[in-house]
Amino acid sequence: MLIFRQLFDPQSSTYTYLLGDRASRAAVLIDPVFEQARRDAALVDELGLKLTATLETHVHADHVTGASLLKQRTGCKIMASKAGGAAGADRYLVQDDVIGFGGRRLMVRATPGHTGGCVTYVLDDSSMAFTGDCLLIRGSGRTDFQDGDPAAMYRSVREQIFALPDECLLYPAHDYRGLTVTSVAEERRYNPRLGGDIAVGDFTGYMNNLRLAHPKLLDVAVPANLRCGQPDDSAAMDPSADPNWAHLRYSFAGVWEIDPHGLEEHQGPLQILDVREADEFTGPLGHIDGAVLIPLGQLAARLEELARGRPIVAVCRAGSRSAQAVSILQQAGFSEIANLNGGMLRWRAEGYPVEGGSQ
Ligand SMILES: N[C@@H](CCC(=O)N[C@@H](CS)C(=O)NCC(=O)O)C(=O)O
Ligand SMILES: [Fe+2]
Repeated sequence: MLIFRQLFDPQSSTYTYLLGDRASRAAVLIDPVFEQARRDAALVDELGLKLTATLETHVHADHVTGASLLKQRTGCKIMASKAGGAAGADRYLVQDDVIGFGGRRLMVRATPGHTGGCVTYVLDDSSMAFTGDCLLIRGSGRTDFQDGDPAAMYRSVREQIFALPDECLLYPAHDYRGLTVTSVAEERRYNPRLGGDIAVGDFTGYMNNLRLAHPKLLDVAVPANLRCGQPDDSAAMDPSADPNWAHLRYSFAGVWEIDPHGLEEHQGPLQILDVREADEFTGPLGHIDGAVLIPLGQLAARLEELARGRPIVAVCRAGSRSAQAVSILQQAGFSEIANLNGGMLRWRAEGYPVEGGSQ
């Protein structure tokens, strides 16, 4: 059984794919994005997966890969095509290479055209393929830089991708209209650049007249991706870029969280902000010693009651209203804030002390 997630980076319209083996929990990420590395690591964690590798479909021109950051966070291997020429990968891939993750495998097909080193990853049962920027949904990647070559792309699509079974689902590295998936049969029939009876000369003529502006990040992205996304200034690699005032975890929902244990252990100045209603604060669940009560609905108007220099942990009954409080505080410019995971319910269930409340 496969665990599968399609993730999106809105800045660059890039899709990242998480594939995991349900039995062994081994997982790979195809085309992670630098700015989303924390999000992707959180999802891997929440799904109980172990990231074994990041896979690049090509040296991207429009965003920086998250490969190096994910390797740093998780210890995974970086894999990229040999023909792509990027330094710093742990494994270089060529045609017909097999990448195992637990009981599942991805097969490598060389599909040059968008860049000289583009590859497509095909799942073991040919039910899905990840085409990078070779075949896009009813489109194709551009062919005007990085050894781009329309005739090579035509061959890649016709001989490698269209040779897959009709029902094979195709997942591209980008879509600029919000489309998410297609299939071999559909693209063979309806792709306006490469489908039907279109010949190589038709495609070359089409591509050589696209006249697209260069990607905005081209000059930053290509050199960084030729190092597999390793930032060139060491400050950016510093793990202290993550908040370090307590042992926090970033959730896939996008909130920094602290566990009851982490809060109990915390030494040093701290404000506990309880955002429940007054009757809940004094009700059966009780409250944490020293907590300040500001009900969520009043928080935006009462921010001056909170000290700016001390970290804040937001608390509510189950952890949802307090997550909203974290977001309100973030927008108001507070920086050291975390949500108490599970709220008072988890705090009490784990046996931590409360003021008031019933036994
Ligand atoms: N406006 C985008 C352009 C992105 C772009 O050129 N994307 C490449 C893939 S790396 C492509 O092939 N685009 C096809 C298209 O825009 O039709 C940017 O500045 O990043
Ligand atoms: Fe690309």
